[in-house]
Amino acid sequence: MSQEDASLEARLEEQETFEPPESFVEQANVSDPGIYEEFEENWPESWERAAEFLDWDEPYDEVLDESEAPTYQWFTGGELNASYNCLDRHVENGAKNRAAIKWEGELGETRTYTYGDLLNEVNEFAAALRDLGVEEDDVVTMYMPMVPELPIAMLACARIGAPHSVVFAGFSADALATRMNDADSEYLITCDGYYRRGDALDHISKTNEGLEDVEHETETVVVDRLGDDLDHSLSESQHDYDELVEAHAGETVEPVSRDAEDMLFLMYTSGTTGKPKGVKHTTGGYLSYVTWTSHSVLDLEPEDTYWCSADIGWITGHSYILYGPLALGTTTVMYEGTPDYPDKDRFWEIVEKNRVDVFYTAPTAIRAFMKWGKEYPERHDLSSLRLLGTVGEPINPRAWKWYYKHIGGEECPIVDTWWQTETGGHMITTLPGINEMKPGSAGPGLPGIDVRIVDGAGEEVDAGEAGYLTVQKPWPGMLRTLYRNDERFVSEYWEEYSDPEADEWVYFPEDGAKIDDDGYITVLGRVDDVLNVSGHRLGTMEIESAVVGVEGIAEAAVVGGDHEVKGEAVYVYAIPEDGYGDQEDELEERAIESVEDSIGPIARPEEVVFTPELPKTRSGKIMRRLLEDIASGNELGNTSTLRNPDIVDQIADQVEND
Ligand code: 6R9
Repeated sequence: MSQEDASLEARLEEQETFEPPESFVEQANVSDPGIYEEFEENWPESWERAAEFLDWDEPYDEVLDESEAPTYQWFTGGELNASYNCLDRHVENGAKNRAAIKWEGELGETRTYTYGDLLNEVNEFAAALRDLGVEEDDVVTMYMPMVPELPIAMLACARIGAPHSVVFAGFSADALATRMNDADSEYLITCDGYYRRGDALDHISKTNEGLEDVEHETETVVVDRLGDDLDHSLSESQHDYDELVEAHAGETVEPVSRDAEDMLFLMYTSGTTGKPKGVKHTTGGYLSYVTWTSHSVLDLEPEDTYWCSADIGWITGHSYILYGPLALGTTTVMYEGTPDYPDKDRFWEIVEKNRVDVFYTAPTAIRAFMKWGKEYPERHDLSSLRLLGTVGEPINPRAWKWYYKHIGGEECPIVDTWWQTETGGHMITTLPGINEMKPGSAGPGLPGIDVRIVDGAGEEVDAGEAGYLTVQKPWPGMLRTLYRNDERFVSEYWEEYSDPEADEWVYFPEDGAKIDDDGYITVLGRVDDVLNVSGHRLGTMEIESAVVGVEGIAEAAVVGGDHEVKGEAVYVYAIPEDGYGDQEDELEERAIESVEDSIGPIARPEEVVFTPELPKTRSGKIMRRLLEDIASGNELGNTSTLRNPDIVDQIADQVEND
């Protein structure tokens, strides 16, 4: 490193706040700080601003109906169609030839769909779905990797008013079956396979395995991604995607007018119990919210080329690869593969080639880039970038500064966006044309979003003190319920801090946080038994039940330990059953296999530690905090309140020796 470089690096290391560059502010979609006050004074009518981004078939009567709180209803009486808003209206407004999706295959092939092309294909597939028997309100499941047919299928469902439920392709066959059964979903769109680091992966066998456990008949559509690279046959209830589309070539389907409160999609996410939660999002509120935040936070314009490197199988992909950007008429980039194939500069090659204006990724990816070194981004011209974003987990200041310098060239603001599957869209972040940035702190709540940090009794804590994050007013993008489980919806999110008798409702996202004197919030992480591995939410209970399902394992505790790249990694502490003590290697292998089978490779344990006992309190609760400290290599606190304090040292010794 040259001397000049070293002193620049040192300056950056110390700098605590960063102003958005003037060149950015001048062109920003939102740059008037008065917007915060405007929302506050004019609440909830201020939310009309979000609804105005959409074309409504029928205008709404009321912005917010609180009569069924905490099941709030937004833009009631309004009618609209999401696929019309993402496609037809742009084509009608002269954007037929603008690129809607630019797809980059892992092996280097590319496909561009203009808004006109995308509308045609969505129409044809919507006609095919109708022909298969899909009716309004039928839940259609998608179990697909990052191929263009995934967003096409989602928009086709939206067009005919059939809610989609996308299951991440990396999830296991079991996970697919559980979700299809929970939603009584009789239609599945899947893929024969996909490429990972050049290898053809079989996905259809995993699909078929899952279908065996689905409790009802299913019509399945299979996209042929691998061609001759994978031989497979289709059963009678399985249809080839291309044949279906060809059979409906040139057909159009009138977009169905949906009530604002009609379900647009379901998305399953991990919770504290073993059973995943089906988060329900609606057509009017969700679409308004993601479009508004794509405009104000991601600063997207129709002329932009924008890339979010998430997978569409997660909420980030739903809101900010598909719905928000397309509702604004932007060009959205979709990449099929991994960041290090064929080499560790793949992302920067994609940015350079497509002249990407706005780039959105996860801290876990940034930590990997940092580890690989700045020479990879330096190989490419990244000057097209205007704004950077992160999502999914807290970003440490070092990674933030690396991203700022080596990707943004110190000229792009960074938005660190805190939000959840349940919130639908961004909640806490700076507005890039207004606020200064503080690395490590997401920023204030967005205009109209009333976030407060409270203690266990619900009282606001002082600046600098750790507490619980709460949201004290509803917002249009919020989940409406957990599918077919209104009770759990209330108990999961609204019980902790609300006062039902006074009809006062407080949303609890189950994250810890602190706030500074300027109202900037630093999110500290989950306070429930949910892990955040590489930005993905995994329930410890789901993993534990997979581990104790293994013959020879009596009891297990799953915790998260610090990990340089993943942020958090899965650690399993397990007690072998009597007589299995000498088979630890086989047990470990089987435990790992069982976790991969019941959830997927993303939940693969970093390590399985066998121990004769787990550390427990006198009342018999497993002391997870201690196990977390052992896994992270932290100093261990006081263990004297344990029923079995000696076991802690034993386990710690064992982990060190492994
Ligand atoms: C969008 C998404 C939600 C959980 C959330 C929190 C963590 C997300 C964050 C963040 C700190 C950020 N999280 N963004 N923590 N800073 N900018 O990730 O949704 O998969 O439902 O996860 O992720 O713990 O509660 P989801």
